Amino acid sequence: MDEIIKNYINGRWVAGKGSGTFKSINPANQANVIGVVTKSSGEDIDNAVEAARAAYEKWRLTPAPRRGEILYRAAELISKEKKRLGGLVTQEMGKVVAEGLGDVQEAIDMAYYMGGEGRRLSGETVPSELPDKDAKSIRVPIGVFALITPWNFPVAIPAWKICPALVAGNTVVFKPSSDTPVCATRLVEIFEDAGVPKGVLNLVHGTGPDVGEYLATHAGIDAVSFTGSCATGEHLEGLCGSMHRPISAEMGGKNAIIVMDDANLDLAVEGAIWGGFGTTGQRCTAASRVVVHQDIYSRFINMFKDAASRLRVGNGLRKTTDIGPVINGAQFKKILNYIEIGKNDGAKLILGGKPIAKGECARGFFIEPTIFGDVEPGMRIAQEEIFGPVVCVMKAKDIDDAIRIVNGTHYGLSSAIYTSDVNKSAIAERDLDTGIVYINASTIGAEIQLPFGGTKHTGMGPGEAGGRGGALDTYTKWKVIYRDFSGRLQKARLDR
Ligand code: UN1
Repeated sequence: MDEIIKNYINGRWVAGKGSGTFKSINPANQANVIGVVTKSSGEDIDNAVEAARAAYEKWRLTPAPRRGEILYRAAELISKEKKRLGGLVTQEMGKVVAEGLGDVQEAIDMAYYMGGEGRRLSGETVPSELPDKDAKSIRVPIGVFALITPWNFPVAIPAWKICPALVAGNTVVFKPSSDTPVCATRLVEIFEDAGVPKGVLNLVHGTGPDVGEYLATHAGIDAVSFTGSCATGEHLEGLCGSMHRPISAEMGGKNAIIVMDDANLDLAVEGAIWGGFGTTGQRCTAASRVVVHQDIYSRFINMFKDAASRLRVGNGLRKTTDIGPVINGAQFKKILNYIEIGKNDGAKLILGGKPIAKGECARGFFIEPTIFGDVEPGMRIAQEEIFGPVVCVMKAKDIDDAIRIVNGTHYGLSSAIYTSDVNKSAIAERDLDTGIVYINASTIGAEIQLPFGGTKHTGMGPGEAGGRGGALDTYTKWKVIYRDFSGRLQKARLDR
């Protein structure tokens, strides 16, 4: 067995003091162990936080353009390793290789984009109401960040957080998902090679309950950025709220595509396939609902079923595979359980619904692409995030009815409408209560230069990605400076 995957604390790769190790398993083949990983104890986390605190004083004073240059170097190193890292994403997480490469590309894009922020990070300079006085706002780092990331984008989402946190002058303790620790470790090695000083970026391995919560509530942490399940995120929000600790939480979605009667149906079907079954439905932006105008409902269902039945499920490393496995045994059971719930609640199973255990799928967590029709908006499968290859199709009377259905969940991440009517697209843009709205495109594929986040229970805080109004607002706080060079006491408002 290869070397144990270690923690990275204060510039050194060290074994954790937790008892034993855990394995990272290939979800396409459980016999394939991707890595054996150290477990962290409280003491390891204490050490990581202490290292990040110590490094903060120097890092925050390092000129931001210099911090940005390190991100550029990281972007170049990730680019050089794109193929290998993309393959590792597929092996450790299961998504097909083109998507593994896309995951890595998103990290490259983010590193370049945030590298550029090193020369911006701009605030405002405004006139003062008094003579011989100036006034401005500047962005300052928040301090030591706990970053907790999921397994579905094992390279991109860590990069979404690490890059803006570092360019803004924060230091970091990073706890990746225990399902994808090897990708995370490789990413941290690259940041090390790019020249991130010791203590600025620390990595601790372990599970959420063992390590994540201890880290997020640690006395030495100033702020938390979490992406993952709603249950965990809301639990952390509660804990952080009671500690007066800022948390940015990016959680679930129950995203929907509206297909109007005037839509280009071929395009809409393609979008529903890509949004619903891409990444095996394991994106927080996945299109797990499709709301179809009643006049074209039957046609849509037939076309959608036909297209989905042609999807090839298998090992994502094979070029011909469209859909890989789901991440682990727990998710596998959860998804199959939702399929049972859908059937019991009276939804019509149009396609799939079963695990696949034949041939190369025998040792992995594979589920057939599954479509439910005649789904009622209130059914559990139409309300709760399934995070698997299951799509619910619903009927709507008109645009208003469709928007009401889409908005009728307690999530609000991403939504889409297919229509050729510009007026309907404008109504959708205005009234869909989601953080991201796509017109004539699927619910997935957000670009990193704009904010990523949602309404309602999807998230809290300014969110990820983007600059102003997005990640920079998560990873900095504002400081306002008034400078009086009049040489006398001037009293704002009183001094005229
Ligand atoms: C996620 O859905 O978990 O918008 C992240 C997208 C990707 C990121 C998705 N850029 O589909």
